Amino acid sequence: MNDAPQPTRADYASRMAAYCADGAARAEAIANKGPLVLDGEGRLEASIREAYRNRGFYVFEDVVGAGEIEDLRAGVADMLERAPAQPGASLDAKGRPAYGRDLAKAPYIFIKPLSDPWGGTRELGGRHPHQMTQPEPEADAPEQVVHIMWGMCHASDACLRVYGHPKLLAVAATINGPDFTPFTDTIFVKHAGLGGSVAWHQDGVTHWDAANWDEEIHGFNFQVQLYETTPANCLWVVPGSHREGRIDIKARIARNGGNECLPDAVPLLCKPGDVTIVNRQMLHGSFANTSPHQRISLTFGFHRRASVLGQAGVLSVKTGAVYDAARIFERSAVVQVAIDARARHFADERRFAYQPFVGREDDYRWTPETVRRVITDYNTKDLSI
Ligand SMILES: O=C(O)CCC(=O)C(=O)O
Repeated sequence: MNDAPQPTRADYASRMAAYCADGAARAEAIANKGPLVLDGEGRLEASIREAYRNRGFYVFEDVVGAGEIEDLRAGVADMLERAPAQPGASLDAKGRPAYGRDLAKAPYIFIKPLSDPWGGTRELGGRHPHQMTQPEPEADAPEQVVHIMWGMCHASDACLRVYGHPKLLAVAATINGPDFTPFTDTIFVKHAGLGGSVAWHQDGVTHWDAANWDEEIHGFNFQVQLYETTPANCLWVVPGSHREGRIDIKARIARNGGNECLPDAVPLLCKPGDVTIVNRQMLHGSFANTSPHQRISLTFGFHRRASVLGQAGVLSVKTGAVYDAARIFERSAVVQVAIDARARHFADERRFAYQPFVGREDDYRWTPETVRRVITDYNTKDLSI
């Protein structure tokens, strides 16, 4: 644990300023960003695919239009407003029944403002070995703030629709194959001046020692950015680290004099509507958000089917159930219903053809029946590896 005296919010912000500026310059020099371009066969354009393969991340610019971003912001704002007034409360701050009390998986994780809930703990398999600096919140800060929200596809129609985005799904098919599978989804909420950190970590769990290990075996996450991101509030990645295998993160920070500001990391700087892709094997993390700007990132990932089939639940999916073909099909059906929900809303857009459901589309239209059968509590069937 980090027992050093913790800085004030203002001290921390000024202490981070030079690192943030240097990181932004490093990110600009790498320039791993640009529009999401598909080739004539609907696959991610080869040079972008290569840039992602080499660096382990890419920022796709301007993928989600302004109108859709407005709908997503409204969906997320509604979820935030309907959160329990404090952890465990049955009512929200307006005295209404809090959202999600009937769901199998509680949608909200709260933390103390500016804290690091996982760093230096055994949580999530102990994959965050270093606890980040936890600046002191200001005197008028709330006791607890929402840090994470789960289950965006049953919480918000706009979020369900973005899950069926044809260009993002085309990227998933290019990288993970046409029978790609979903992973999970998480909304990271970094409130202005209050948001906590996510300590340095790599996401993958199951395949580090596999004989067929390779740099993309643990899949990737997208993040749809609802607001402009800045070095002070965004996700940072160490380019190329997805190729290193399992990293001794504690030793790496020790080699940096115990300083969590890793010298080779870069911030993922985005405009609203940009979408990042990050290899789950990357060394990545984010700092306490002492800035005056919030970040909200809709995070959802995809895997190769071969990486998932036959594995058992890890991370937040600890039921012990093996991911067999039926389980994979059931969870993948969320993608197909999302495709239909999207097609109804964006009539001019070409819908994505998801190979496992070709010929079965009529059973997975977006209807009250599929919302009950496929969407509600879908995240109890997540495919974490
Ligand atoms: O967005 C963040 O701050 C953390 C994201 C993250 O750790 C992840 O996507 O695995």
